[in-house]
Amino acid sequence: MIRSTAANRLLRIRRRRGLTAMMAMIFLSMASILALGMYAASTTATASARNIVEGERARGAAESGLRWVSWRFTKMNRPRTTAGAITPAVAAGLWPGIKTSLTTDLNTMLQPAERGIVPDAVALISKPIAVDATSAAVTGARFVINVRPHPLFTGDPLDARYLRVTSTGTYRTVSRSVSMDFLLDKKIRYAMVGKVPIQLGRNVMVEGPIGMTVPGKYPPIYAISDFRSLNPTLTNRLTGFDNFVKAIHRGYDNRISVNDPEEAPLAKDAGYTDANGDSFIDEYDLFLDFFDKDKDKAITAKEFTDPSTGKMYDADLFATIDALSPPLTTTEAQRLGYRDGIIDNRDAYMKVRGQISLAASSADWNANLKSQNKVIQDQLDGPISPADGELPIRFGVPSGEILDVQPNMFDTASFKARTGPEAGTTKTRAGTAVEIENKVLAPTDSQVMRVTVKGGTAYNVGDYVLKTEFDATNAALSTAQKATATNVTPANATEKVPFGSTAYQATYTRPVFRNMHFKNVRIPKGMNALFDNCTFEGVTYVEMQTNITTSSGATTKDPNEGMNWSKKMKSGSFSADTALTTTNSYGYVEGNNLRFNNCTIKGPVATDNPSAYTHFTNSMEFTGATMFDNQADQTATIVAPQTNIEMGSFTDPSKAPSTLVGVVVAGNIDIRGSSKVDGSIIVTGDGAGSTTMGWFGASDAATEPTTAMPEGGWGRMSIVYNPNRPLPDGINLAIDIVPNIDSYWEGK
Ligand SMILES: [Ca+2]
Ligand SMILES: [Ca+2]
Ligand SMILES: [Ca+2]
Repeated sequence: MIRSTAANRLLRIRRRRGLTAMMAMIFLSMASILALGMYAASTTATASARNIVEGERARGAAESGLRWVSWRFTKMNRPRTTAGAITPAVAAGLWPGIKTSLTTDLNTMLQPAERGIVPDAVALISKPIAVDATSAAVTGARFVINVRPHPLFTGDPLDARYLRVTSTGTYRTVSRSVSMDFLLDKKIRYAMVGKVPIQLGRNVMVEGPIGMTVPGKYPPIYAISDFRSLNPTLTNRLTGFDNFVKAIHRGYDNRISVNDPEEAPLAKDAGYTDANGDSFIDEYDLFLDFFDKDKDKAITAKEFTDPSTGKMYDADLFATIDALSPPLTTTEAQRLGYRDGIIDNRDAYMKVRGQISLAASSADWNANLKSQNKVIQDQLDGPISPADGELPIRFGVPSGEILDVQPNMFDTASFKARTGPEAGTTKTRAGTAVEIENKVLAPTDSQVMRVTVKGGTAYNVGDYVLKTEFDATNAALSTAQKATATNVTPANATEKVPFGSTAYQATYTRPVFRNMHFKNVRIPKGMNALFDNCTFEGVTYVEMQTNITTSSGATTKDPNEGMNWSKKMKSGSFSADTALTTTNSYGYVEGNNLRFNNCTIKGPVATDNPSAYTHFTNSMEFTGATMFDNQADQTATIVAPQTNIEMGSFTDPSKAPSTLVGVVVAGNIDIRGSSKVDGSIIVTGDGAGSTTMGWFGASDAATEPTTAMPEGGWGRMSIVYNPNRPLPDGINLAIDIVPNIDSYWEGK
């Protein structure tokens, strides 16, 4: 039973993740091996059989060609586009670029006769390409590739997003063709990818691939166990298991297969069992074994409740596991066991369910740890399970093969155009809260009056009204008709950044916008405001100086120079305790360090794209019970390619339940609290120390959360890659050319 639920789950995940190029290639190579095997088995056949044999050899050549082109599609320099969705029109525009890329690729063939293409008005047609060196002779096995965009005929159900690839194999005088359709697609394909070391804290679970594209930064990924500190006995068992895995396990996935002929007997001798019956022994088995009192392979809420306090040992942990693998579309049915109040195999706990690709090599990482007398496994806890047939962790991967994240890949102009006067008529409204729409905010927009006498105005007593609007309204009225009001503008705030961190970088004096509703507003550089209990609808755009310069005035991309730029003073000298203002700081005037406290943000937040990551100058913090509930644009929640983002509380990580849909692009991002990512996190700023998901103590710098569980719990986070979400416009990314193996077809 358990096997079959696990298998069902795998099938479901496979369906969800789609048919990858890897699977298609496995399929194709199997077909090819079959063909070659049949050829080998048939070499002594009769004359009529020889025709069959030659046909099979020709078909084998054709399949080799299809497999070869599929591989070339992944390796060649594919065209880029800033379009988020590949529509038929976008695809049609990409075809000439694909043709050029493939031609360039074919020009690199070793055999001169195989280089270049056969001229054709519609299709790209290769020269005959020999399957192997011995078949270079005219009668040997060879293939010709024909690539042609759909539609192929009037009424073709497929449009220009699809390419028909036909490979014709020839052996002696016999030819066979095979065809397959390929889809032009554009996806990030990572739950998290970036240029900064990744830290996965307590109750942080990732579903989807992870990539870290910069070598020489350690640890490239750091993951801590979700099951420690629940109970001293369990913690001791986990420590014992970690040491056992370190001693005997090959690889870094922290899972011992019960089918491994060397490791399984050792695990058995050491007393470790596959408690949940999924054929692997990992931390979850120890966790299950400890709390599953009635041994039904499930942990109920009651089994996970401390009888002495009546509270769960860790309600966040329980809820996160129970909510793994959520439906990723509005029409997808919930999986069995989803949020049913029981933890069992249907929830299929993994710390990371997806492949981890790292630019660092395992040797370099281990060498880096040697002086601390540690190894990689000391920094990577919890089970890691990639998709079928993949390695759990790939080391030493070139950044271009992961995702070459560059800040200049991101153009946020399309977001900017949806804010300020470009989005519509600028409006302000008085009422129970001040509303501001389609406006470039000014510091004076934080000044609010509360009406005490309405006079000849349309205001009601008690209304909140923007001071500039109130003054203008009154100016047009006679003395007897004038309204009166109390100025309720909040005092400026002076606070350390990051807010609540014991490792703060600077001090800011901020105008405070309180209890206001914004829609499609643009926040100009130098604002450095605190938004308290405000609502943001539509798009919110944050402006910054984009030209970050060195002391000699040269434009820089260097984050260290970005830090120097941030600290540049007009008067006095910089210190983390000196309150920065318009008067004393250049970084204050040119940048934008914002804090959003107890705000509700109902649409994407995007920023300008400065040339360098500046650490604190360009920064956005989302604190208190700030919630992201993006109703306006499901492609992106944050697009801030060179901005530092801090989300959640340093002192109370259970606050601020947010769902971040679509892409989250940041120079660097730390997320605490109770958040869900339904899309992809992309981190561009290689100047940041690390990108921290979940609780890592009040300084955030610690890699070992030795502090006790804070009041209210550790918080929790689930990061789920969602392949169904289209990307926003403005990310200049190469397209993918993805085989659809269901379209495989033999014959002309
Ligand atoms: Ca197991
Ligand atoms: Ca049980
Ligand atoms: Ca469940």
